[in-house]
Amino acid sequence: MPQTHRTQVAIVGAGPAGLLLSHLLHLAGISSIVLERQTREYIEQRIRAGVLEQHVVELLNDTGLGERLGREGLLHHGIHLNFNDTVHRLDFNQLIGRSITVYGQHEVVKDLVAARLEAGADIRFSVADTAIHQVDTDQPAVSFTHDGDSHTIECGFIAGCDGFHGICRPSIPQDLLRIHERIYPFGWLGILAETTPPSDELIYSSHDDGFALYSMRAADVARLYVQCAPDEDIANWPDDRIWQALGERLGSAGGWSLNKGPIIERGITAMRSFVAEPMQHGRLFLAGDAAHIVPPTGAKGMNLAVADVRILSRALETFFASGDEHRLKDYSARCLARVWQAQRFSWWMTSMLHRFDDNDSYGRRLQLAELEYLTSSKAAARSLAENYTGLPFDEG
Ligand code: RFL
Ligand code: PHB
Repeated sequence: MPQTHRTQVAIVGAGPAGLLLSHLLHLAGISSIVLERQTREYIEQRIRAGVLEQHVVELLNDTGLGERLGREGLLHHGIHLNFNDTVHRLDFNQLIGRSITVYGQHEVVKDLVAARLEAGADIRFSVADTAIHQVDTDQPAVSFTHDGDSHTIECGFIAGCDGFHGICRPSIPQDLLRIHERIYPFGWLGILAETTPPSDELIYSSHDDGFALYSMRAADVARLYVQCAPDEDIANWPDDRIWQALGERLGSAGGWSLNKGPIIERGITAMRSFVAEPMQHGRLFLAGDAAHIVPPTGAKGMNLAVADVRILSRALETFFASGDEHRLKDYSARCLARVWQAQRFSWWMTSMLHRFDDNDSYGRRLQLAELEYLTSSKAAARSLAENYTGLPFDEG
C-alpha cells in the first residue's frame, strides 16, 4: 500500500550529519524524518573517524549528547610528529589552549541514534529506492520503498546527508554544480587491533617507505594506518606484513613499542579531496560528505559534517520561526568558507606526510624541511594546532 507522510525536513542518510541535524532540529521544535539505506546495526558498527574538534565536543555537550563522550572519550592535548628518526610533540594546550577528543565516529552515531529514538524520532532504516522530487518548488518530496511498500514524504526541505555515494548530489542538474577534485596516488590500510596503542597520543609518522598513523579507541584498542597503493588488494597484506610496516615506520626514536595483537577490523580507504559548489539547489541542502570529501590526514571529515548541520539547523530555525530566508540563502557560502579552510589543511597535511614519487628526492627534502620548520617554529606549530583542533564555527 503506498503511504504518504508529512514532515518539515526530510533527511536522507543517518550518518553523523543526518542524525545530528535531526537532533538539533528536534531541540528547536522542528520535525524531521530520517531515511537510511543500511540497518541500525550496520551504522553503529561502521568504523571510521576518531578525532573530535573541541567545538564539536562542546556542541555535543551543549545539546545533551556528552554523557558517554565525557566518560569514554580520550582528551588529548597534543600529537606527535615522527620523521627522520626524531620525534616531536606539538602541545596544543600550550600553543593555543585547546584540545581534541578521541572518540569513535560509530560511538557518536550510537549516542545520536539512542537520543533520537528516546525522543520518539522517526528514523527508517533499510530503505531502498530513495529519490527526491520537485526540489525547485516549495513542495519537495522524497520517495522510497520499505519492506516492499512505497512511501512518499511531503516536506518543506530536504537535507542531503547521504555521504559521497548518495543520491542527493547527483540529483542536482550537473550544469549547476562545480566540482573541484584531487585524487591522491595512495590509500590507507587501516586496522583496529586488540593491543595497547604505542603512545597515549596520536603519532603521525613520515617515513621514507611511506606514511603511518598510530591512533587508538581505548587503552587496549589501537587504530593503526599505513600508506598503501590506492587500488591495493588487501589480500596482499597478511598480518605479518602490516605489523612489519607499522613497526618500521614507527621506528625507535620515541622509545615506543608496538605490540602485535588480534586484528579485529581491516579496510582500505582511497584518498580524495572533493568539493561540490554550491551546497544547495532550491529546497535541497547538501551537508557533510555528500558535498565534500577530505583525505583523513587532517581528521576533518566528521567535524566538517557537524559544522555544516549546525549552520543548516540555525538557518532552518530562522526560516520556520519567521519566514526569513536569508540564512538559508547564505548556507552554501557560509559552509564553503570553512570547508575550503579544511580542504587546505587536509591537503597540506597529506602532502607533507606521505610518500609521493619514489624518485623525487627534491620533493622529499622539501617535506622534511617543512616538518623541521613546523617543529622548530612556534608560529608554524600554532598554525597546525589552530587548524587541527578546529577553526571556530560560524553560526552567524
Ligand atoms: P556518512 O557517514 O557517509 O553517512 C551517510 C549515510 O547516508 C546513507 N545513505 C543513504 N541513505 C538512504 N538512501 C540513500 N540513497 C543513501 N545513500 C547513502 C549511508 O548509508 C550513510 O549511513 O556521511 P556524513 O554523515 O556526512 O559523515 C561524514 C563522515 O562519515 C566522514 O567525513 C568521516 O568518517 C571522515 N573521516 C574522519 N573524519 C573526522 O572528522 N576525523 C577523523 O579522524 C576521520 N578519520 C575518516 C577518518 C574517514 C575514513 N574513511 C573510512 C573514509 C578515517 C577514515 C579511514
Ligand atoms: C582515527 O583515529 O581513526 C584517526 C585519527 C586521526 C586521523 C585519521 C583517523 O587523522
